[in-house]
Amino acid sequence: GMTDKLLVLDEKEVHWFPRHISELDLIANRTLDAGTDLQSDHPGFNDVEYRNRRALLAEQAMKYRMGMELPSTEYSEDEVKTWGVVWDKMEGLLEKYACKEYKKSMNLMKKHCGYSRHQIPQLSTISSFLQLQTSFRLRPVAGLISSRDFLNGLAFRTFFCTQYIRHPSMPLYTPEPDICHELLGHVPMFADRDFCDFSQEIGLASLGASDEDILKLARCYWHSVEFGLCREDGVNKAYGAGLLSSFGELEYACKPRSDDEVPSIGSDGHPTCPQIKPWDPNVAAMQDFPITTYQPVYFLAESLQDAKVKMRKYCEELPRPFFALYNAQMESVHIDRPV
Ligand code: H4B
Repeated sequence: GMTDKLLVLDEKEVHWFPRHISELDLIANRTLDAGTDLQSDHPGFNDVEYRNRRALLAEQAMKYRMGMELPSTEYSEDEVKTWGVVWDKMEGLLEKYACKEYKKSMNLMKKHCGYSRHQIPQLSTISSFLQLQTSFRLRPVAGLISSRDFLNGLAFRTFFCTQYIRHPSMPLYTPEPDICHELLGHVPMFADRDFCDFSQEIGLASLGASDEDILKLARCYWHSVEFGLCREDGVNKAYGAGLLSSFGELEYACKPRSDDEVPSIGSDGHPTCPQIKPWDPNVAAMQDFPITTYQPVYFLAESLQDAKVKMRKYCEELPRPFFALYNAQMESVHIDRPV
């Protein structure tokens, strides 16, 4: 299809990319195999009812097109129960370890978006609120999509958001993004301007980028939007969604320790503490990471603004035969030369 084509510029090949926000329709449904088919080690693999529920929500997400009202979902009592378990486990930890921007936004979400332990808020409510606040929006997605497609969405201030919930047998574990991770981890951060600009910066750099640069940007995304730490009055706080939605890892990453403590292997076979490096996209871009265990390395920014400024500089230096600028009014990307 046309989205797999390469454009040629200065004898360099440039990967196709969306120019208008409506063209996200062309990439939103390209879920990876692992994104919709549960793997044999998934907690819900043998649960027919769970699999049917997942299939229904995937189908609903796939039907979405730009301009439609976001699909609402009636969650079952069991699903709300799982949400409540995660909520109760996270609430106290977030108070202690989440960055100030997150806590401020979380209060807004409680006030305006129906955030509470008793119900799972609807994407439409959240997306309308975010659009007023930061002009970021949510768009439903059936499951995992490629790094390129996912990052391209951020260029249009759009976050691809899952709606299904993790399996009830393991409420504190999910091998993939789910509604708890999206709504408790990501969404409050998207009510912060600096953070939105930071995310869009990575997105704009991903448009037409080489596969090699996509990999670098995906690593930067992972070490910031998913697992980033920032300094606050001399203390390490979390702004990454993977931490903000993870009972266990949030405390592991943020708990106070002496400056000279170095990681060693504890009696349980796991490192006693992570390694913390100053946020530098040049370093983060080369740092591999595991996806099913705690991170061995976290990157610490001075502030969200510091994270953004360094990311912008890094993106400006990536080799690309054009500049991509976002025109918010047109909801489209403008290129400084014909591609
Ligand atoms: N796809 C979906 N649906 N949700 C996500 O959070 C991500 C995704 N994360 N694809 C992406 C990949 C990141 O892990 C980076 C950009 O690779």
